Amino acid sequence: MRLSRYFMPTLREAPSDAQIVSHQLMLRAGMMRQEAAGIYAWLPLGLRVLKKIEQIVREEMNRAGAIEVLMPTLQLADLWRESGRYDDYGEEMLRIRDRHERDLLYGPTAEEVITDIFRSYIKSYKDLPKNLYNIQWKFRDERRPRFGVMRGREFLMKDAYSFDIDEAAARRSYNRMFLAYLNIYARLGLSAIPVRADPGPIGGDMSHEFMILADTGESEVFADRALVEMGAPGPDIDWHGDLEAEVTRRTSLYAASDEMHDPDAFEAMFEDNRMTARGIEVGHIFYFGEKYSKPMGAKVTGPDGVDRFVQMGSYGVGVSRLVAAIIEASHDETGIVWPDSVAPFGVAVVNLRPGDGAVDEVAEQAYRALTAAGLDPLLDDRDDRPGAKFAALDLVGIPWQLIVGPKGLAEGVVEIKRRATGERQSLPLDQALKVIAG
Ligand code: 5CA
Repeated sequence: MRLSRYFMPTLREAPSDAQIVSHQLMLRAGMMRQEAAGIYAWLPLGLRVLKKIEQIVREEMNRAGAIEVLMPTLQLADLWRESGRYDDYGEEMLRIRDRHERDLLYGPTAEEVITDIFRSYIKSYKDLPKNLYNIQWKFRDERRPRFGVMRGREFLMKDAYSFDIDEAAARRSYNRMFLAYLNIYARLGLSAIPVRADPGPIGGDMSHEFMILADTGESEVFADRALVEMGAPGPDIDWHGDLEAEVTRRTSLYAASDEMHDPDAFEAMFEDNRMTARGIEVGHIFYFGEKYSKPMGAKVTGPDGVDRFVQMGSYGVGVSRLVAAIIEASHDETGIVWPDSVAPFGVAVVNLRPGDGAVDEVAEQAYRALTAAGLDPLLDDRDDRPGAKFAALDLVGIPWQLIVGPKGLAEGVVEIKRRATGERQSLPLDQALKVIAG
């Protein structure tokens, strides 16, 4: 992408109502724009990051055996009347009436829709287990939308739903998601800890929230430090084998959100291990058995020929919230520091003197080589002061800068700069390209 033809409206100052650093930086970097309270338009740079996060979530869900579908944003109120949640959900639900006077709603979650799909097609234990997910916009008419996309009203969620014949099988499905989530966050450059959680309006009796530790988090977290150091299981575990030990290794350590906190158990821990911190909830998983399958009549025939209600769980990842959470976890005084895995562009080629034939030629050559290597380069070919260019590229957080200027070229070198460390090296172009390509 050539910056001279791109749309990256960076701002020198953040609007004064942006209270937390991720909100300020997303506005200054021109990633998104508020259209109404809690409702955002995604501008090109923000959209690139959002899509990269979405793709990582998708790959890890697929690896764990889940299957992607796409459900509508608008749902029939009648389905929610069947489950009994239509009246319970309250003012957070955006209710809509169509021209035929039918009651619709903008889905805040999709347990009812997926249960309706499941019951229409799946009738036998032989078709289980199944885990169906989608990555779709949700709407919750939050009382206090705030902190930009961190707590929006319209937000992008990955929601998965598991269906099993009995509780033991449902637990295996839960375990797969539990571990897949840790891998997702690790690929996003985040260290997430799973904490015991209150299931809230989704319901059920087993639930974990995944928390990114950050001072601006809305939740209080109490945990054993060892959990933070334990890290993710990695992609190579046996996804269809027994994952219980791998999960128990983590759930046996103390970790709870404030609603589930047990001060006595926490105080009984070795003092050095006790950690109290603020957390951003970037995922939430639930096991709720027959809560939806029973009122909605989603039954399967077991091996004994007897019908039973299918055992369900649901698993959410806050995809749009993650954009902000990653920035909270990774920024400095000059701007965002994207992990390579989600950076909007892998590298920026900075042409320090557009219009100078030799500089233009080397910058173009670098841009072509980086494109061919699949590194998604941005070519800064704008006619602007070098200082202004560097400030903008530092602000938007591109992981590498490859700087081409007349002075360096006279000595046969270009300069490369790593955004995260500020480290600089002067090298001939071919070597510089090798360093960036890793
Ligand atoms: N049906 C279940 C799981 S699929 C569910 O809705 N769970 S949830 O309510 O916990 O939401 C899942 C995730 O969506 C949360 O962990 C959070 O990361 C994200 N999320 C929830 N509300 C918002 C919001 N208002 N703005 C941005 N992200 C949100």
